[in-house]
Amino acid sequence: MGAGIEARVGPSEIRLRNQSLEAQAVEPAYDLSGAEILVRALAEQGVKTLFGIPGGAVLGLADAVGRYGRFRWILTKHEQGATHAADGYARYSGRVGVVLVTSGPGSTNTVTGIATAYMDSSPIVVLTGQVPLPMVGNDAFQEVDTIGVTRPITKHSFLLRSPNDIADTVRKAFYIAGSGRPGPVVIDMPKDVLAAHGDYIPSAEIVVRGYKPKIFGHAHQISRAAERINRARRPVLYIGGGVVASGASDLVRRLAIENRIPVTSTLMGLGAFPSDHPLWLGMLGMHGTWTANMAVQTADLIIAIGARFDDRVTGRVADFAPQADIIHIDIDSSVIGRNVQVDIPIVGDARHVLIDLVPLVKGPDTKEWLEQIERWRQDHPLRYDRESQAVKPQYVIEKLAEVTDGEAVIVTDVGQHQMWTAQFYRFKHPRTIITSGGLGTMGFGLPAAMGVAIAQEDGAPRRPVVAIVGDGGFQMTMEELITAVAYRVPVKVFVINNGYLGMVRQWQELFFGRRYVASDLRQANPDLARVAESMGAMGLRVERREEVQPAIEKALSCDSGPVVIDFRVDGQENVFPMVPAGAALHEMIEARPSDK
Ligand SMILES: Cc1ncc(C[n+]2csc(CCOP(=O)(O)OP(=O)(O)O)c2C)c(N)n1
Repeated sequence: MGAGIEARVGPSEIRLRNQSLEAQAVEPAYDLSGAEILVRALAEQGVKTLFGIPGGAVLGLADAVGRYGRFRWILTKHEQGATHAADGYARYSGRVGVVLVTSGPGSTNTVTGIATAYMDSSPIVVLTGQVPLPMVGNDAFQEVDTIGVTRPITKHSFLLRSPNDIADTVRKAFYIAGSGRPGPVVIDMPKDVLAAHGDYIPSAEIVVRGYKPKIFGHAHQISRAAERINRARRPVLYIGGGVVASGASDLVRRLAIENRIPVTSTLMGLGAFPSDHPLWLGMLGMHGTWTANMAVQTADLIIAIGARFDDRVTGRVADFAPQADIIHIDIDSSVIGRNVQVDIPIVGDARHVLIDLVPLVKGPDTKEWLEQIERWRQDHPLRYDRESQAVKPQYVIEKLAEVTDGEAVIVTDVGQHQMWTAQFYRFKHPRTIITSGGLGTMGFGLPAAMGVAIAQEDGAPRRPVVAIVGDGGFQMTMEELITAVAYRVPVKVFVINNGYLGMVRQWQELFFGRRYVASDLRQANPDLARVAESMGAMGLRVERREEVQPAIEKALSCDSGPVVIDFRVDGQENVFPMVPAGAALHEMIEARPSDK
């Protein structure tokens, strides 16, 4: 047995054990194993929690983590769950989430989670075990080319080659993950490198050659943008996840409110502007509001901030915002001009660009424009059958918004329930919707919600955490309920149980002659309340409208562990408005064609 940290430290270091991890990590330490160096480097970054599952290639590292004793290791049931949990942790707290898994299948199981984080610019560091360096490339047991597999879905990846490189690599990985446009970074850790010995030297500064995110916008472009805004008559602010990531929500609010510019957002931008404000148009795009979509199609100026003109947002690109000039502010120069033609590009961090831009904007005259918008809003509100005795999914979400007064963190899965949540929950604060926007990953909701709740235990602001999931997506990662029970994580899981892969059923109804191929879940749907109970969670079932509110209240008042509510909702309900694939935003369908 090699000596561990315990055996190597002198009396002064033992005293340091009672101080914070960061304080320990500023002391140099010599002749440690690679695993011990890695643990110190993580401590130096202020890491408190790791998500993952150990295995042969990382047993030495797991042991070093255990001996160090200061990290909380959340042992999930599947590596996908660990990765989504770290992602939820990162999105909510703004800190880097950390995943630790073994080689081979451990690392391939993280791939969906990494791709999800990549598409939504979420900062995570994924530590993957690897076979010993001399065996790499030999099809060794549990070997996979993790760097190769994950290269297209990471911001950067590292292969450790020597214990003396470890501390610096960890510093670079955290810096790259969390700076500029955030994203996932993989560190692949061959077993022999973790076992070999080297020194831990605390960091003086981090130098990453060739990597320099552009923070400040070009002054001339900013003044051109201000002039253009001042001349606008029908401007629309179109905001995305970049506003949330850069902490620019307060500046967006100022820009909008002081200058009376209406605001729409992507799914990822929800919460960056309060949805109870009169300038709020609702989300735009495929399931956006009538008002938001028509405003964009009629606008003479679009001010896009931290948003990338995703095809779910633009509809048919050739007809997107046909009358508008476009100002596009984004930290990632590669997204500017990629999908739509931009008149004034500004590369920079949204917050810093707005600090420079907002003082230059002098209230354009938008009186008539706002009157027009108000008429759309009156004539085309979001609708559903409010009198129905069936449990309507929209009703569940409206009630949740009412009971929580828009103050909960809502984590969604993917499908119809995700869109109803975007439409009917009243988001008030940035980082209060956590959802897989870019990749659209079913199975994201529950584990990500767990990560959000754990981030709160690590110091992020306390709010109730509600995962809203479909019965299809819930069944993809519901094993993580066991993890939530094990760590008494108080997540509330609202299953919008319609007995279908609902979003697929909706498309089949509207565009495939009601031929429901492989979308009906009803023949073998389990009793989800009993599933929850069998895992040790509280399980509730709601079948009638009048049970909705009491069940929500009961779930929210329980904070000792997870609660699942199985809402048996109307299985035929669809999400409207809807812009069909290939149509322009103004060609949206407002209600089920047969209902008209
Ligand atoms: C991992 C994964 N597989 C398949 C899909 C395609 N897909 C998108 S929505 C959807 C149906 C979701 O059904 P459910 O989870 O029950 O939610 P609902 O739409 O009924 O609210 C499917 C299969 C996906 N987005 N992710």
